[in-house]
Amino acid sequence: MEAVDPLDISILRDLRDLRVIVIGAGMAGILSVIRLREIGLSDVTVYEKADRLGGTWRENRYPGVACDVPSHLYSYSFAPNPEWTHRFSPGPEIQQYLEAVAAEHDVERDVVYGEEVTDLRWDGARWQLRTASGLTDEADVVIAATGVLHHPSYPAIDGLGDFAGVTMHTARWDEGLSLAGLRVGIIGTGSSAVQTVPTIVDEVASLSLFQRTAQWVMPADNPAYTEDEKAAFRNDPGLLRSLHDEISELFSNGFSNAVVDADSEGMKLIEAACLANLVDSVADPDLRDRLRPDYRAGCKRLVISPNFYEGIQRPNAELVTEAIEGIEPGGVRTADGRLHGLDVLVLATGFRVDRFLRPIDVTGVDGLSLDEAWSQRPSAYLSISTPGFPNLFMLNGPNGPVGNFSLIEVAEVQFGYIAQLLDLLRDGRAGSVCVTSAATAEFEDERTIQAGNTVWATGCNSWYLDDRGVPMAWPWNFQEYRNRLAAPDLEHYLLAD
Ligand code: N01
Repeated sequence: MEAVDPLDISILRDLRDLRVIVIGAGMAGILSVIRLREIGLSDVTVYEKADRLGGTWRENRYPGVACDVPSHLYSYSFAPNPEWTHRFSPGPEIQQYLEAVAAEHDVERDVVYGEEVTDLRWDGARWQLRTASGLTDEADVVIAATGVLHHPSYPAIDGLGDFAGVTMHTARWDEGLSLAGLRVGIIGTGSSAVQTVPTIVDEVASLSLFQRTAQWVMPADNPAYTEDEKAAFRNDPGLLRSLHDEISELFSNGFSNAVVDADSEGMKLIEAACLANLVDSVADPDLRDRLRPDYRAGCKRLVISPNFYEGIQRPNAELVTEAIEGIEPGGVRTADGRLHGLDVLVLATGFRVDRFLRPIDVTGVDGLSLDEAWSQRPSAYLSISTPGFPNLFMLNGPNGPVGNFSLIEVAEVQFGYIAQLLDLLRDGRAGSVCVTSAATAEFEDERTIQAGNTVWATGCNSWYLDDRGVPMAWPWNFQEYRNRLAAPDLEHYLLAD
């Protein structure tokens, strides 16, 4: 590719009307369509493999599913919602919110459902796309809004396929199945399990929670908003805005400063709150011991729950800490030889977090495949772009802020940055824009060193860690993310005709 001087205004041409393909109609895909139209780009097509928008909130339908980021923060900045019912509103309400925002902006007129993108190929000027059904399309720019926690992770446990009852992953919940009176086992103790346990425990005959690793649980009240509060939000958009900003500030300057500095005062406060929650909430000393993690709070993604401890102490609930030996037609066999008889086995075993836009077969410059580019591990400059893949931008790509943050807020920051790169393409300063290998390598080195200071690197196993044990999440605070994404440094990009 021939390099061009971004400051040479003699090369300015008329504004190009770019064609943009967005992959995925979840939270970030909806955002993309709305923002692209705002900046004057209306030749947009979203390919969505499912038959409905909503992404993670369409897929995660397990009992108790909710967002543990306060709802007024987990909202688009341009679509504040006075009607949120709770501080942490349930998943179906979030799905309704996304559908309402999409309807208000007529997003669906640009969405093609039931088309799974399988191939993306850069032909030197544009992206050529193919779907599973054989449909083809092309675009100047591709925005991958494919989500982070998307591909369920199934545990490698002997006999998993032999279970005679119903087996389901939390992200593949069978809503038609009544659990009333059934013996239910749940494998895993992450956020999904912790939300499911208290929600189903009173309905089921027995609940066995198979814990491999104990979790710290941060207490959090989840009060409902009163009708008066909602009316006040409705009547005074300024009030809603300041509530959003207040919570955002708390997360950006409170929580994010704490987790990226393992020795911070904020981290000590979080640890003290989790310990007090365990001690105050769990009466039986043996159960308390078994629920007490042997690593620091916040090392794994913090689990937030108002009622998990209450749920696991119900008389029909059992915390099983013996290792799982295997699964048999009748239930789960643990290492002590005991068979835990079950009718339903729930896999709350999380997600494959190294996929991003894969399994799409992506081929960039000179035939480079994304699998080759990421053969060691996924990485991206500022979580947005990867060398060798011009005009391809990711929302919530590798190494971004994925912790207990509003991914909506993160995606909005990312989109603001991408929009500035799109300007280069529109006003003719470049035909394609691609981050350089040097900028990406330098960023990766800096990020890897900084990751060592975070609480995620203090000695536990978690989905934050890459194959080297290095936390893959953004290791600075959120304000730093905002600062770095305020404007692209064009020296880090190759602009070609
Ligand atoms: O999954 P996880 P999740 N044998 O990966 C266990 C988001 N989320 O679905 O800790 C036995 O956290 C594993 O054990 P261990 C949020 O970002 C958000 O709960 O590895 N156990 C662990 O306990 C969250 O972090 C909300 O020893 C096995 C569990 O399975 C992310 O999704 C709600 C095992 C997996 O925990 C993932 O959460 C829900 C095996 N072979 C989820 N394999 C919000 O509220 C795995 N485990 C926003």
